[in-house]
Amino acid sequence: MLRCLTAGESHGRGIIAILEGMPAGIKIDVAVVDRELKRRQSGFGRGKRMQIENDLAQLVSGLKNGLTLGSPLTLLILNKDFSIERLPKVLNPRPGHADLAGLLKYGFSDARSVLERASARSTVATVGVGAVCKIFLNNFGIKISSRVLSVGGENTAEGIKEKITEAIRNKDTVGGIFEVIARGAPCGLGSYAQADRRLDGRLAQALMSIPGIKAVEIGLGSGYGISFGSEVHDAIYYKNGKGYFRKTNNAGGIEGGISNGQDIVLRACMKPISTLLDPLDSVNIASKKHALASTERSDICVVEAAGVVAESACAYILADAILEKFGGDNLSDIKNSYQGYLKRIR
Ligand code: EPS
Repeated sequence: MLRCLTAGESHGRGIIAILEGMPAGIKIDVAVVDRELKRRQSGFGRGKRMQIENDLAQLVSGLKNGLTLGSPLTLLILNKDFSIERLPKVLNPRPGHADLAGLLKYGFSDARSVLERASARSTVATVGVGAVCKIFLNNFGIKISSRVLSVGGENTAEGIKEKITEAIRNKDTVGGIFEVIARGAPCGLGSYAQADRRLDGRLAQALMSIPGIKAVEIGLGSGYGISFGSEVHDAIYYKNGKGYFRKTNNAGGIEGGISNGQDIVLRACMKPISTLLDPLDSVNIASKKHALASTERSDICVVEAAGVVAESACAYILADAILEKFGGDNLSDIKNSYQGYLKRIR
């Protein structure tokens, strides 16, 4: 079983992740991790911070000669903008951000103490860990990708670009919907036996926990709510040599909390970033008088980057589910167990 803990503030020294439970013998190329970190930084509508940072991972524990040791892997990504002690106070909480609830919960008098950890900069850790999990999953032929489906209701490349340009011009922000697909996952990951073992629940939790995500769907998702059963359930067929197969995949690759061998298809909706350069009404927390919400350097649209983060979150869950089902301390042992299982269900 995998365990992961992350730490770090947006403008602190850096972001750290400790990943425990990866077996020994996985070849980790740090350049592959860095490539994923770069993908997270890209997309039209990113803010100036992405021009400052060049996120690179240092693997400071858990590796010898490029191979995992089975001991905890530590990833360290240093922040170039290490300015936490110099930044101004944030006194007018931003609607939509963690500012106000965080201030009240922790008893702070400056929302900077909230936003430094609440910032989506923490997703650097998600992606670093996800990259390691993707490398592990590659050994089992599992590949995860994502794509933007729409931004601000627009779904063509041109329309999306125009929508983001409009948000930039209006000092506004814009959200959207993206899809994550995991191909090559075997039938049998997760279980219906207990709520916390259901693969759909675990994936939904992982995606919903990404900053800014407000809705998650699996397969046809809310489309099920407007259909008859006969129209949407994926009929089962069998052919010698091919085994069981389906002609549709409305279930998004998961039935009864278990992967069914089809592509795992997830969609998520990201709200518009809550830092607005033309701010909404708020209240100054010192005077309790009306004020416009604080403004910070921020992004305009991060739907594409959120897709990369969601791929990573999905990779972590699938790696965990593979280890749970075929687990062992050594990659070869796990691969052998995996091959034996495939033989049985073929
Ligand atoms: C982010 C870094 C942050 C923000 C963004 C995500 O950098 P800064 O605050 O220095 O500009 O760009 O965080 C948010 C939008 C947020 O609401 O917290 C990153 O590395 O992804």
